[in-house]
Amino acid sequence: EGDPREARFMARIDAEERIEPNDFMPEGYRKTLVRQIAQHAHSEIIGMLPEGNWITRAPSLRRKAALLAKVQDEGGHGLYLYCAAETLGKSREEMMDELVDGRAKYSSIFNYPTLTWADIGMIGWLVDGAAIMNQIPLCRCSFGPYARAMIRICKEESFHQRQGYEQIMTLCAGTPEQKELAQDSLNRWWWPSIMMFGPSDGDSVHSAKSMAWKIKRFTNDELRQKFIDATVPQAHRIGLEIPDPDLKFNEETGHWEIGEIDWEEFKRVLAGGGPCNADRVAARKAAQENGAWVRDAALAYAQKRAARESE
Ligand code: FAQ
Repeated sequence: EGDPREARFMARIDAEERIEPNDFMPEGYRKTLVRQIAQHAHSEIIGMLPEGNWITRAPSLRRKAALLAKVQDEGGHGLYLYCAAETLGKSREEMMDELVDGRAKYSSIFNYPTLTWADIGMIGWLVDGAAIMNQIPLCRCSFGPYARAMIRICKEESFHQRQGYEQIMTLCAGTPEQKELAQDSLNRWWWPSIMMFGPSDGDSVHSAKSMAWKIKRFTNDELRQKFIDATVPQAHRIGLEIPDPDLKFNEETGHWEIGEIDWEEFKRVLAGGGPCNADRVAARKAAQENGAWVRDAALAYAQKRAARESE
């Protein structure tokens, strides 16, 4: 009963073998990977916007150089990830079209605005911090091209996280106004960062399959808890307060326990109703349209060259 190739595929997964693009894979596995990798790529590309907003206003040359490099890194991550998705048979043009016409999902976190300079440090510390917590296990994902792309991405994200925390540490060691800027930013970014890990396990439709296929190695709630346990002490060390009156340390389990997550807000942002959803997609659409002449010129040049070489 069943396709014998599926049994062989599952045996390879169970034996921790990597699946490569030309290997047999069940349609569901392919679809899940295209979905996750494309969403991940879109997140990197849309994720350039909130930080890009502050490049011209960075407070020093050193901060500006680090921010420029970080935003370029995110662009690079998006490109490796689109390549990984392309190996599964989905074209980049199709993925781009889905992003600019609002059909594709990308991480909820990038629909929040960067109102102050402190938000740039906060994104590095919290958003890149959450990203690496989720992405380190993806280096062991069963699909080869995705797993390999994640290795370099994680090294870069880890640098981003450190530069973000260092920025917030600096603000916290500054004037009372600077410290207040950091606290205000943490108040706005804490809960959205917690939501980056996705719905709680009971509501996560894809987790069971993705865990069986070893695409995901931990559930959403497991990774969220690891992030909370790592981050709360970092906040306390620099004198910041987590905006959660119910936060408490459980001596028995050794874990920090948080209050209720506002899942209504999460759903609203996923449905397009976050503070910046429309702006983000519009900015991407404008970039796509304004860059059309570059793609046309590159294509015309490549065609001319190919024609000359075949003469
Ligand atoms: N936002 O059944 P599950 C970065 C969707 S880091 C929006 O649990 P799954 C670096 C989910 O897609 C951010 N949608 O799904 C950076 C699904 O919808 P669908 C990107 C979300 O896939 C830092 C539905 O809810 N990282 O970019 C979110 O098993 C700084 C049901 O959820 C990744 O993409 C959300 N937060 O688990 C860049 C990592 N959560 O497709 C710039 C790879 C869930 O059925 C600056 N992805 N949904 O319509 C993953 O690990 C997984 O896809 C999860 C979700 C964990 C995000």
